[in-house]
Amino acid sequence: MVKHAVEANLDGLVGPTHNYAGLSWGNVASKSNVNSVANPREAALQGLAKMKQLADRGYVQGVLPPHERPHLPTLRALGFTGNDRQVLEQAASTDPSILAAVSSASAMWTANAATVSPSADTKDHRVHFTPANLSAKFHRSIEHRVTGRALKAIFTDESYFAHHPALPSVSHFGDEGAANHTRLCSRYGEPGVELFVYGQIAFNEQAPAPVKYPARQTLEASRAIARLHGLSDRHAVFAQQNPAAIDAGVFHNDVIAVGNGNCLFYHELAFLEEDRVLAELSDRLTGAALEAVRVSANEVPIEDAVASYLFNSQLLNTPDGMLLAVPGECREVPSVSRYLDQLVKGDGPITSVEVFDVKQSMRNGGGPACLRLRVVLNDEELHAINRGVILTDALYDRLVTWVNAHYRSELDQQDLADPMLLEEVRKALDELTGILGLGSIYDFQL
Ligand code: SUG
Repeated sequence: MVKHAVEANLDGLVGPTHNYAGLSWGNVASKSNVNSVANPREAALQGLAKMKQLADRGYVQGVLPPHERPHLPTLRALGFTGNDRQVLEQAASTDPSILAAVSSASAMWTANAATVSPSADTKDHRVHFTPANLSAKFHRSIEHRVTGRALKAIFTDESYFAHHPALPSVSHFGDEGAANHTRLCSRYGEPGVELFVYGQIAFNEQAPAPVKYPARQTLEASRAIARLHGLSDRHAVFAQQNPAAIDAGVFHNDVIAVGNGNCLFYHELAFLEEDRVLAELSDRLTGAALEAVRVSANEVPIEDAVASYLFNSQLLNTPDGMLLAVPGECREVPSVSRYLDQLVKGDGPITSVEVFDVKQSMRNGGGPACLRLRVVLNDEELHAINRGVILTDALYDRLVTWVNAHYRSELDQQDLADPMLLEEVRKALDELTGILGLGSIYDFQL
């Protein structure tokens, strides 16, 4: 019997060290905004406002906590010694790039936190989670342990939820989580088809690969996740991202495609073998016909897709169709704005567009879709989770007050060495785990 299920969205709460360090080669926004002064308070409030707007519309909205940054255990593992203040001083004076990397608030982009397979798709009928190793970027490779702890603290009941450790942290198994994974289905509670998109085949040097920018996800990683999650062949499709798209700045597939229900919204340059991918998806999707909404390069040149983050939108069910929740930048790029106007006038599955202001995150290459991790849950599973992270009006008010009390409104690269910042972060996060009812998840709490 098909169980009723919903898609919950867990957004990453932006951390108090949100800054622009230019850490992500291949991510155009991150590189172009390096050294700008960030406003962590505004960033966190923008993220919370997005969550609130969606919760108010009736979507199940949750919060994933930021990570402890700067991360002193990593600095110590790299040979910096002494008390916390001395460790920070040494790192800042001898290698500020390392200090910047261990200070990034990048865990906010929870589309990269993990890959999640709903119970309707898995062999043991549990929801499976694998935190992404994010091994392509040092600053992100230190996220998966705390991500795993946070997910276990929310999805605790092992009769419903299965947690795997991240894949081996080497380039052969580079895994970027749900940013390269989309699930199509007729209804959330029905078995679906999971589309895994990779940038490169690690064990075949002859296979197509980008030449300018790195491919962060490998086929080997995607296949390993499908095995771990117990997906049958019918439930998984593997597709190579077009290397030319990666070289144009599409460092994750969710910068050029998004799916929901039976709809795949994508740019014509997204996939290397577009026809095969569509044929396999159509063949394996049951209970509904695939609705492929293909955007041509004539309508939206790939550079405009990257500049606007059109595809890094959330695609959500509404009573009469689907809502595309786009970043504000989509209205600043003329080809994209025009495209959106004609999209909702047509008779396709996407029936409305709503604009969200997440500019602080966008300047590091993270749009609305980067900020959320989707977890499909049936009614029993939803009932079994730790409800402390679900956004209610009261939790929203509490988090806004918490942000206003603890976050700075300006942060630049020099500030990262300030020992007061570390103290502020730990105090704030200690309070936050209490607010969200997560117990101890940070190294400084263990
Ligand atoms: O991994 N930016 C992130 C953006 C992640 C976007 N996520 C998805 N597309 N799902 C990244 O490149 C920049 C940090 C800096 O430069 O300070 C950064 O990590």
